[in-house]
Amino acid sequence: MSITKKGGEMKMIPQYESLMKEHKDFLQLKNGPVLPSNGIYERYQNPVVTAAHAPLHWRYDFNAETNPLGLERIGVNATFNPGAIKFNGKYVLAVRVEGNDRKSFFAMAESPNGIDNFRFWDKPVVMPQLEEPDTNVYDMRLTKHEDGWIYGVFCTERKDKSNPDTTAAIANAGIARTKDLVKWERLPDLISTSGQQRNVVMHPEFVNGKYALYTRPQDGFIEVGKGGGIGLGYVKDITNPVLEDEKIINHKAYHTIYEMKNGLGPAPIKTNEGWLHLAHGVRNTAGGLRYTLYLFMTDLNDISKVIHQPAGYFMAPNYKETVGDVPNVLFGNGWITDDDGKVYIYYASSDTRSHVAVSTVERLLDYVKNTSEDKMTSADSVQNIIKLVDHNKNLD
Ligand code: M1P
Repeated sequence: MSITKKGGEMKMIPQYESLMKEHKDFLQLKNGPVLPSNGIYERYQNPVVTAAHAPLHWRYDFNAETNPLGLERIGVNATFNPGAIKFNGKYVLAVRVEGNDRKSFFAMAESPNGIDNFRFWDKPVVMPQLEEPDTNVYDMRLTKHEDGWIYGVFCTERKDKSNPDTTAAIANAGIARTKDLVKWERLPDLISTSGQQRNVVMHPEFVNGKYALYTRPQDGFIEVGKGGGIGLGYVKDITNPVLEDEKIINHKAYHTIYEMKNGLGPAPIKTNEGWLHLAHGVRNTAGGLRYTLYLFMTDLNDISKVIHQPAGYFMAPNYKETVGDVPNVLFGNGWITDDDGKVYIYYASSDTRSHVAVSTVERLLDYVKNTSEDKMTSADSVQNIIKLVDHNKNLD
Protein backbone atom coordinates (compact mmCIF):
# COMPACT_ATOMS: atom_id res chain seq x y z
CA MET A 1 0.00 0.00 0.00
CA SER A 2 1.15 3.55 -0.65
CA ILE A 3 -0.25 6.88 0.46
CA THR A 4 0.45 10.38 -0.75
CA LYS A 5 2.45 12.46 1.73
CA LYS A 6 3.77 16.01 1.34
CA GLY A 7 7.00 14.92 -0.35
CA GLY A 8 5.29 12.50 -2.81
CA GLU A 9 4.23 8.84 -2.71
CA MET A 10 5.20 6.85 0.39
CA LYS A 11 5.17 3.03 0.38
CA MET A 12 3.81 1.74 3.69
CA ILE A 13 5.17 -1.22 5.63
CA PRO A 14 3.28 -4.42 4.68
CA GLN A 15 1.75 -4.74 8.17
CA TYR A 16 0.25 -1.24 8.04
CA GLU A 17 -3.34 -2.13 7.21
CA SER A 18 -3.72 -5.03 9.65
CA LEU A 19 -2.04 -3.06 12.45
CA MET A 20 -4.36 -0.10 11.90
CA LYS A 21 -7.48 -2.24 11.74
CA GLU A 22 -6.67 -4.25 14.88
CA HIS A 23 -5.85 -1.06 16.80
CA LYS A 24 -9.05 0.67 15.69
CA ASP A 25 -11.16 -2.34 16.73
CA PHE A 26 -9.36 -2.50 20.07
CA LEU A 27 -9.92 1.21 20.82
CA GLN A 28 -13.64 0.82 20.15
CA LEU A 29 -14.18 -2.00 22.67
CA LYS A 30 -17.14 -1.32 24.94
CA ASN A 31 -16.71 -1.45 28.71
CA GLY A 32 -19.25 -2.63 31.26
CA PRO A 33 -19.58 -2.59 35.04
CA VAL A 34 -18.62 -5.57 37.19
CA LEU A 35 -21.80 -6.59 39.01
CA PRO A 36 -22.84 -7.08 41.69
CA SER A 37 -20.90 -4.28 43.35
CA ASN A 38 -20.45 -3.42 47.02
CA GLY A 39 -22.89 -0.53 46.54
CA ILE A 40 -20.14 2.01 47.11
CA TYR A 41 -18.70 1.95 43.57
CA GLU A 42 -18.71 -0.17 40.44
CA ARG A 43 -15.48 -1.38 38.99
CA TYR A 44 -15.35 -1.79 35.19
CA GLN A 45 -14.45 -4.97 33.33
CA ASN A 46 -11.65 -3.60 31.14
CA PRO A 47 -8.87 -1.20 31.99
CA VAL A 48 -9.57 2.17 30.33
CA VAL A 49 -6.02 2.88 29.13
CA THR A 50 -3.29 0.31 28.56
CA ALA A 51 0.05 0.34 26.77
CA ALA A 52 -1.80 -1.09 23.76
CA HIS A 53 -3.79 2.17 23.56
CA ALA A 54 -0.63 4.09 22.62
CA PRO A 55 -1.02 5.35 19.05
CA LEU A 56 0.70 3.26 16.42
CA HIS A 57 2.30 6.38 14.92
CA TRP A 58 4.22 6.87 18.22
CA ARG A 59 5.63 3.37 17.87
CA TYR A 60 6.06 2.48 14.22
CA ASP A 61 7.91 4.04 11.35
CA PHE A 62 5.35 3.31 8.63
CA ASN A 63 7.70 4.08 5.75
CA ALA A 64 8.71 0.84 4.00
CA GLU A 65 11.94 2.45 2.82
CA THR A 66 13.24 3.25 6.31
CA ASN A 67 11.52 0.31 8.05
CA PRO A 68 11.40 -2.50 5.46
CA LEU A 69 10.82 -5.20 8.10
CA GLY A 70 7.99 -3.27 9.76
CA LEU A 71 9.53 -3.40 13.24
CA GLU A 72 8.16 -1.48 16.19
CA ARG A 73 10.70 1.29 16.81
CA ILE A 74 9.59 2.76 20.15
CA GLY A 75 8.07 0.55 22.85
CA VAL A 76 5.48 1.69 25.37
CA ASN A 77 5.70 -0.26 28.62
CA ALA A 78 2.86 1.06 30.76
CA THR A 79 0.12 3.69 31.03
CA PHE A 80 -0.80 4.45 34.62
CA ASN A 81 -1.44 6.93 37.47
CA PRO A 82 -3.56 9.34 35.40
CA GLY A 83 -4.66 12.80 36.48
CA ALA A 84 -8.20 13.59 35.31
CA ILE A 85 -10.36 16.53 34.28
CA LYS A 86 -13.58 17.21 32.37
CA PHE A 87 -12.52 19.44 29.51
CA ASN A 88 -14.70 20.68 26.63
CA GLY A 89 -17.29 18.04 27.58
CA LYS A 90 -14.76 15.20 27.33
CA TYR A 91 -13.25 13.00 30.05
CA VAL A 92 -9.54 13.72 29.76
CA LEU A 93 -6.76 11.80 31.46
CA ALA A 94 -3.21 13.07 31.88
CA VAL A 95 -1.69 9.61 31.65
CA ARG A 96 1.73 8.68 32.91
CA VAL A 97 3.09 6.87 29.87
CA GLU A 98 6.26 4.90 30.45
CA GLY A 99 8.44 3.82 27.56
CA ASN A 100 10.58 0.70 27.41
CA ASP A 101 13.43 3.05 28.36
CA ARG A 102 11.78 3.55 31.79
CA LYS A 103 11.28 7.27 31.16
CA SER A 104 7.76 8.41 31.81
CA PHE A 105 6.01 11.43 30.37
CA PHE A 106 2.49 12.78 30.17
CA ALA A 107 0.04 12.27 27.37
CA MET A 108 -3.62 13.24 27.23
CA ALA A 109 -6.20 10.60 26.41
CA GLU A 110 -9.88 11.48 26.02
CA SER A 111 -13.15 9.62 26.03
CA PRO A 112 -16.69 10.74 25.24
CA ASN A 113 -18.19 8.84 28.21
CA GLY A 114 -15.39 8.32 30.76
CA ILE A 115 -15.52 4.52 30.67
CA ASP A 116 -14.32 3.43 27.25
CA ASN A 117 -13.11 4.64 23.85
CA PHE A 118 -10.15 6.50 25.32
CA ARG A 119 -7.82 7.80 22.60
CA PHE A 120 -4.54 9.56 23.02
CA TRP A 121 -4.14 12.99 21.51
CA ASP A 122 -1.83 13.22 18.51
CA LYS A 123 1.37 13.91 20.46
CA PRO A 124 2.51 13.57 24.08
CA VAL A 125 2.82 16.67 26.28
CA VAL A 126 6.00 18.67 25.73
CA MET A 127 6.78 19.80 29.25
CA PRO A 128 9.07 22.87 29.32
CA GLN A 129 12.31 22.24 31.21
CA LEU A 130 13.96 24.21 33.98
CA GLU A 131 17.68 24.92 34.19
CA GLU A 132 18.21 21.41 35.57
CA PRO A 133 16.12 19.10 33.37
CA ASP A 134 13.83 16.47 34.87
CA THR A 135 15.24 12.97 34.53
CA ASN A 136 11.75 11.55 34.96
CA VAL A 137 8.29 12.99 35.52
CA TYR A 138 5.16 11.24 36.76
CA ASP A 139 1.81 11.21 38.56
CA MET A 140 0.31 14.53 37.50
CA ARG A 141 -2.55 15.90 39.57
CA LEU A 142 -4.77 18.30 37.61
CA THR A 143 -6.46 21.13 39.51
CA LYS A 144 -8.83 23.64 37.96
CA HIS A 145 -7.98 26.53 40.25
CA GLU A 146 -10.23 29.49 40.96
CA ASP A 147 -7.46 31.76 39.60
CA GLY A 148 -8.49 30.58 36.09
CA TRP A 149 -5.55 28.27 35.33
CA ILE A 150 -5.44 24.49 35.18
CA TYR A 151 -2.44 23.38 37.22
CA GLY A 152 -0.54 20.18 36.71
CA VAL A 153 1.51 19.29 39.77
CA PHE A 154 3.70 16.23 39.28
CA CYS A 155 6.73 14.46 40.60
CA THR A 156 10.03 15.47 39.06
CA GLU A 157 12.90 13.12 39.72
CA ARG A 158 16.60 13.82 39.33
CA LYS A 159 19.82 12.06 40.33
CA ASP A 160 21.03 12.76 43.85
CA LYS A 161 24.46 14.03 42.86
CA SER A 162 25.70 14.01 46.44
CA ASN A 163 25.37 10.21 46.55
CA PRO A 164 27.43 8.01 44.18
CA ASP A 165 24.86 5.16 44.48
CA THR A 166 23.33 4.83 40.99
CA THR A 167 19.85 4.43 42.49
CA ALA A 168 20.04 7.58 44.64
CA ALA A 169 17.44 10.08 43.48
CA ILE A 170 15.67 13.21 44.65
CA ALA A 171 11.95 13.68 44.15
CA ASN A 172 10.25 17.06 44.19
CA ALA A 173 7.03 18.66 42.98
CA GLY A 174 7.12 20.12 39.49
CA ILE A 175 4.48 22.76 38.79
CA ALA A 176 3.08 23.77 35.40
CA ARG A 177 -0.08 25.50 34.27
CA THR A 178 -2.16 25.62 31.13
CA LYS A 179 -5.43 26.82 29.67
CA ASP A 180 -5.78 24.19 26.94
CA LEU A 181 -3.87 21.10 28.22
CA VAL A 182 -1.55 21.47 25.19
CA LYS A 183 0.67 24.48 25.89
CA TRP A 184 2.18 24.40 29.37
CA GLU A 185 3.91 27.16 31.29
CA ARG A 186 6.48 25.66 33.63
CA LEU A 187 6.85 27.36 37.02
CA PRO A 188 9.71 26.77 39.45
CA ASP A 189 9.62 23.52 41.43
CA LEU A 190 8.19 23.62 44.93
CA ILE A 191 10.55 25.12 47.49
CA SER A 192 10.06 23.34 50.81
CA THR A 193 12.15 22.46 53.84
CA SER A 194 11.77 18.74 53.24
CA GLY A 195 14.60 16.90 51.46
CA GLN A 196 12.12 15.24 49.13
CA GLN A 197 8.46 15.70 48.19
CA ARG A 198 6.08 13.44 46.31
CA ASN A 199 2.29 13.29 45.93
CA VAL A 200 1.90 17.08 45.99
CA VAL A 201 -1.59 18.28 45.04
CA MET A 202 -3.02 21.78 44.64
CA HIS A 203 -6.27 22.66 46.42
CA PRO A 204 -8.74 24.26 43.95
CA GLU A 205 -9.53 27.36 46.04
CA PHE A 206 -7.48 30.08 47.66
CA VAL A 207 -7.23 29.82 51.44
CA ASN A 208 -6.80 33.26 53.05
CA GLY A 209 -5.61 34.53 49.68
CA LYS A 210 -2.92 31.82 49.37
CA TYR A 211 -2.51 28.73 47.27
CA ALA A 212 -2.92 25.62 49.43
CA LEU A 213 -0.87 22.53 48.60
CA TYR A 214 -1.17 19.03 50.01
CA THR A 215 2.30 17.52 50.35
CA ARG A 216 4.09 14.35 51.39
CA PRO A 217 7.42 15.29 52.91
CA GLN A 218 9.90 12.42 52.97
CA ASP A 219 13.49 11.85 54.05
CA GLY A 220 14.54 9.38 51.36
CA PHE A 221 13.45 8.57 47.81
CA ILE A 222 11.40 5.54 48.91
CA GLU A 223 11.36 5.85 52.70
CA VAL A 224 9.36 8.72 54.11
CA GLY A 225 11.31 8.40 57.36
CA LYS A 226 10.12 10.96 59.88
CA GLY A 227 7.86 12.55 57.21
CA GLY A 228 4.73 11.52 59.07
CA GLY A 229 1.94 11.61 56.49
CA ILE A 230 -0.03 13.89 54.21
CA GLY A 231 0.90 17.51 54.82
CA LEU A 232 -0.71 20.84 54.00
CA GLY A 233 1.15 24.08 53.39
CA TYR A 234 0.58 27.45 51.77
CA VAL A 235 2.22 29.43 48.97
CA LYS A 236 1.79 33.19 48.59
CA ASP A 237 3.03 33.50 45.02
CA ILE A 238 2.80 30.45 42.78
CA THR A 239 5.49 31.86 40.46
CA ASN A 240 7.87 31.67 43.46
CA PRO A 241 6.42 28.62 45.22
CA VAL A 242 7.90 28.80 48.71
CA LEU A 243 5.91 26.45 50.94
CA GLU A 244 5.02 27.90 54.34
CA ASP A 245 3.43 26.50 57.51
CA GLU A 246 3.57 22.88 56.35
CA LYS A 247 1.78 20.63 58.85
CA ILE A 248 0.80 16.98 58.72
CA ILE A 249 -2.99 16.68 58.55
CA ASN A 250 -3.34 12.94 57.94
CA HIS A 251 -0.87 10.79 59.82
CA LYS A 252 0.46 7.35 59.04
CA ALA A 253 -0.29 4.98 61.91
CA TYR A 254 0.73 1.59 63.31
CA HIS A 255 -1.29 -1.40 62.14
CA THR A 256 -3.37 0.40 59.56
CA ILE A 257 -3.33 0.27 55.76
CA TYR A 258 -1.17 3.44 55.88
CA GLU A 259 1.30 2.19 58.44
CA MET A 260 4.35 2.84 56.28
CA LYS A 261 3.34 5.81 54.18
CA ASN A 262 0.43 7.56 52.56
CA GLY A 263 -0.11 10.22 49.94
CA LEU A 264 -2.97 12.26 48.57
CA GLY A 265 -4.54 11.28 45.25
CA PRO A 266 -6.39 13.93 43.22
CA ALA A 267 -7.51 17.40 44.31
CA PRO A 268 -10.45 17.03 46.73
CA ILE A 269 -14.11 17.18 45.70
CA LYS A 270 -16.10 19.96 47.35
CA THR A 271 -19.44 18.80 48.77
CA ASN A 272 -22.02 20.52 51.01
CA GLU A 273 -20.67 18.56 53.95
CA GLY A 274 -16.92 18.83 53.48
CA TRP A 275 -14.04 18.09 51.13
CA LEU A 276 -13.81 14.48 49.96
CA HIS A 277 -10.29 13.13 49.60
CA LEU A 278 -8.94 10.03 47.88
CA ALA A 279 -5.52 8.88 49.07
CA HIS A 280 -3.27 5.84 48.99
CA GLY A 281 -1.96 4.02 52.01
CA VAL A 282 1.05 1.72 52.03
CA ARG A 283 1.98 -1.11 54.34
CA ASN A 284 4.86 -3.53 54.20
CA THR A 285 4.35 -7.27 53.90
CA ALA A 286 6.52 -10.35 53.38
CA GLY A 287 5.56 -10.01 49.70
CA GLY A 288 6.60 -6.36 49.43
CA LEU A 289 4.72 -3.09 49.73
CA ARG A 290 0.93 -3.16 49.38
CA TYR A 291 -0.77 0.03 48.13
CA THR A 292 -4.53 0.46 48.69
CA LEU A 293 -6.86 3.45 48.33
CA TYR A 294 -8.75 5.11 51.15
CA LEU A 295 -11.09 8.07 51.59
CA PHE A 296 -11.33 10.79 54.19
CA MET A 297 -13.16 14.09 54.53
CA THR A 298 -12.01 17.48 55.76
CA ASP A 299 -13.99 20.41 57.12
CA LEU A 300 -15.46 22.76 54.55
CA ASN A 301 -14.07 25.83 56.31
CA ASP A 302 -10.93 24.38 57.88
CA ILE A 303 -9.25 22.20 55.27
CA SER A 304 -6.63 21.05 57.76
CA LYS A 305 -9.24 19.30 59.91
CA VAL A 306 -10.13 15.68 59.12
CA ILE A 307 -13.76 15.14 60.12
CA HIS A 308 -14.37 11.60 58.84
CA GLN A 309 -12.08 8.73 58.02
CA PRO A 310 -13.44 5.22 57.54
CA ALA A 311 -11.28 2.35 58.79
CA GLY A 312 -9.29 0.43 56.25
CA TYR A 313 -9.28 0.60 52.52
CA PHE A 314 -11.88 1.84 50.07
CA MET A 315 -10.35 -0.15 47.20
CA ALA A 316 -7.63 -2.77 47.17
CA PRO A 317 -6.16 -4.55 44.16
CA ASN A 318 -8.31 -7.46 43.00
CA TYR A 319 -6.58 -10.59 41.78
CA LYS A 320 -5.89 -9.35 38.22
CA GLU A 321 -4.90 -5.91 39.47
CA THR A 322 -2.25 -7.34 41.80
CA VAL A 323 -0.17 -8.34 38.78
CA GLY A 324 2.11 -5.93 36.96
CA ASP A 325 5.45 -4.16 36.99
CA VAL A 326 5.14 -3.27 40.68
CA PRO A 327 2.71 -5.87 42.07
CA ASN A 328 -0.02 -5.29 44.64
CA VAL A 329 -0.43 -1.57 43.96
CA LEU A 330 -3.53 0.55 43.50
CA PHE A 331 -2.76 4.21 43.00
CA GLY A 332 -5.34 6.90 42.25
CA ASN A 333 -4.60 10.53 41.37
CA GLY A 334 -7.54 11.48 39.19
CA TRP A 335 -11.30 11.71 39.51
CA ILE A 336 -14.06 13.59 37.72
CA THR A 337 -17.40 14.66 39.18
CA ASP A 338 -20.24 15.24 36.75
CA ASP A 339 -23.05 17.74 37.32
CA ASP A 340 -25.43 14.87 38.11
CA GLY A 341 -23.19 13.80 41.02
CA LYS A 342 -21.59 10.81 39.27
CA VAL A 343 -17.93 10.35 40.21
CA TYR A 344 -15.46 8.66 37.87
CA ILE A 345 -12.54 7.40 39.94
CA TYR A 346 -9.48 6.76 37.80
CA TYR A 347 -6.89 4.49 39.33
CA ALA A 348 -3.99 2.38 38.16
CA SER A 349 -3.05 -1.16 39.05
CA SER A 350 0.45 -2.37 39.75
CA ASP A 351 2.10 0.54 37.90
CA THR A 352 0.92 -0.96 34.61
CA ARG A 353 -2.53 0.11 33.41
CA SER A 354 -5.38 2.53 34.21
CA HIS A 355 -8.93 1.69 35.27
CA VAL A 356 -12.16 3.42 36.20
CA ALA A 357 -14.61 2.83 39.03
CA VAL A 358 -17.88 4.76 39.14
CA SER A 359 -19.71 6.07 42.18
CA THR A 360 -21.71 9.15 43.17
CA VAL A 361 -21.07 11.97 45.62
CA GLU A 362 -24.07 10.73 47.63
CA ARG A 363 -22.66 7.20 47.94
CA LEU A 364 -19.17 8.43 48.80
CA LEU A 365 -20.54 10.75 51.49
CA ASP A 366 -22.61 7.93 52.97
CA TYR A 367 -19.49 5.73 52.95
CA VAL A 368 -17.20 8.27 54.68
CA LYS A 369 -19.76 9.29 57.26
CA ASN A 370 -21.21 5.89 58.14
CA THR A 371 -18.26 3.54 58.01
CA SER A 372 -16.69 3.01 61.40
CA GLU A 373 -13.37 4.69 62.09
CA ASP A 374 -10.33 2.57 62.90
CA LYS A 375 -10.50 1.85 66.64
CA MET A 376 -7.08 0.21 66.37
CA THR A 377 -7.73 -3.18 68.00
CA SER A 378 -9.15 -6.53 66.87
CA ALA A 379 -11.51 -6.53 69.86
CA ASP A 380 -13.01 -3.23 68.68
CA SER A 381 -13.43 -4.61 65.17
CA VAL A 382 -15.33 -7.58 66.62
CA GLN A 383 -17.54 -5.19 68.60
CA ASN A 384 -18.39 -3.36 65.37
CA ILE A 385 -19.69 -6.59 63.87
CA ILE A 386 -21.61 -7.52 67.06
CA LYS A 387 -23.25 -4.09 67.00
CA LEU A 388 -24.34 -4.58 63.40
CA VAL A 389 -25.63 -8.10 64.10
CA ASP A 390 -27.71 -6.80 67.04
CA HIS A 391 -28.95 -3.87 64.98
CA ASN A 392 -30.09 -6.26 62.25
CA LYS A 393 -31.78 -8.56 64.83
CA ASN A 394 -33.85 -5.66 66.13
CA LEU A 395 -35.36 -5.40 62.65
CA ASP A 396 -37.04 -8.85 62.96
O1 M1P B 1 5.18 1.95 42.88
C1 M1P B 1 4.08 2.42 43.61
C2 M1P B 1 4.05 3.95 43.64
O2 M1P B 1 5.24 4.41 44.31
C3 M1P B 1 5.35 5.80 44.48
O3 M1P B 1 4.36 6.29 45.34
P1 M1P B 1 4.73 6.76 46.85
O4 M1P B 1 5.61 7.93 46.71
O5 M1P B 1 3.49 7.14 47.59
O6 M1P B 1 5.40 5.58 47.46
C4 M1P B 1 5.26 6.53 43.14
O7 M1P B 1 6.43 6.27 42.41
C5 M1P B 1 4.07 6.06 42.32
O8 M1P B 1 4.20 6.57 41.01
C6 M1P B 1 3.99 4.55 42.24
O9 M1P B 1 2.78 4.17 41.62
